[in-house]
Amino acid sequence: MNQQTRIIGVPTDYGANRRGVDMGPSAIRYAGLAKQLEAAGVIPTDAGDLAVPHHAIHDADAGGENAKHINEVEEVCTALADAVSGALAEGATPLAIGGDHSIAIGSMVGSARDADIGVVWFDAHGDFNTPETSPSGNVHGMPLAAALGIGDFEGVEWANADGLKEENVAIVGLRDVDENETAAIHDSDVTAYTMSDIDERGITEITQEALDIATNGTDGIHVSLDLDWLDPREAPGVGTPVRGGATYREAHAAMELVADSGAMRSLELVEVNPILDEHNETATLATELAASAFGKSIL
Ligand code: HAR
Ligand code: MN
Ligand code: MN
Ligand code: MN
Repeated sequence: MNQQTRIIGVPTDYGANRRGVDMGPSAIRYAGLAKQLEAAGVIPTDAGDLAVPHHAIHDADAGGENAKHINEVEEVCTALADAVSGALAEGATPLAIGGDHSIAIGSMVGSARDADIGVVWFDAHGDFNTPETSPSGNVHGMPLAAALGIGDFEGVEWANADGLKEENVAIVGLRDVDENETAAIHDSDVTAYTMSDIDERGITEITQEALDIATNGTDGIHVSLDLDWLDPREAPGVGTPVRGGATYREAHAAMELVADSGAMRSLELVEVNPILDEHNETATLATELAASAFGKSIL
């Protein structure tokens, strides 16, 4: 029987500093996500988009300097957590398409509801801020700290992923980390690999190590793919591009190793911003990388 995957659209930009990433789900579907998944040999169903509260007047109602739009983020993530755990309960692999990276809180909470999970986090950024440490107040810079219950997020029920431990989290591709985040990552049991680590040891070795960390003693892994992990030449359509990212081939190689692990229980594609994109190429790349993560092979 072929693996079922359930596409869950999460058209939100409440966690980001730039508008437009809420159009990501449309762009990713339009780029041919379902076809790519079929080519990978999985059977996609599309659950449509989750309801996201309307922006009345942007930032007039931001609800707190330290964690902007936190109430909206909570509402969206709570719905996503239910959708993710619901898909898993029915035997389908959830594929959340964002939306900004704040949605990862919902993905991880849902994926870890009835299981012990690990996480591999492909990103230029650490996403390890808390409301207290964040320089921007944007929640898309906080999802890992939130799910792990760090700082202000300790005991925040909607945000904590119960079945996730720090020692099963690996971040891959860092190149833009705030000072406070560096300290928090060092203080934690999370493993983080920078782009320099990839330069020195190669994408295969680093990704394999990250997968070993995430699968060690867990029931499966959540894979979080922030498109700004890639170099902006490959993925220009993101809100916070940083030079010196993963190449096209490195990204595919990493996703192919994810597929080979056989451990992926949930996936998300985030931070695609169609307004900043060129001919939908970042959205298209997202669909291709999803296919590789689900095991698409050439021969
Ligand atoms: N570290 C910065 C902040 O907290 C930037 C966060 C960047 N945005 C993302 N996340 N796309 O990966 O504001
Ligand atoms: Mn607003
Ligand atoms: Mn991110
Ligand atoms: Mn990022």
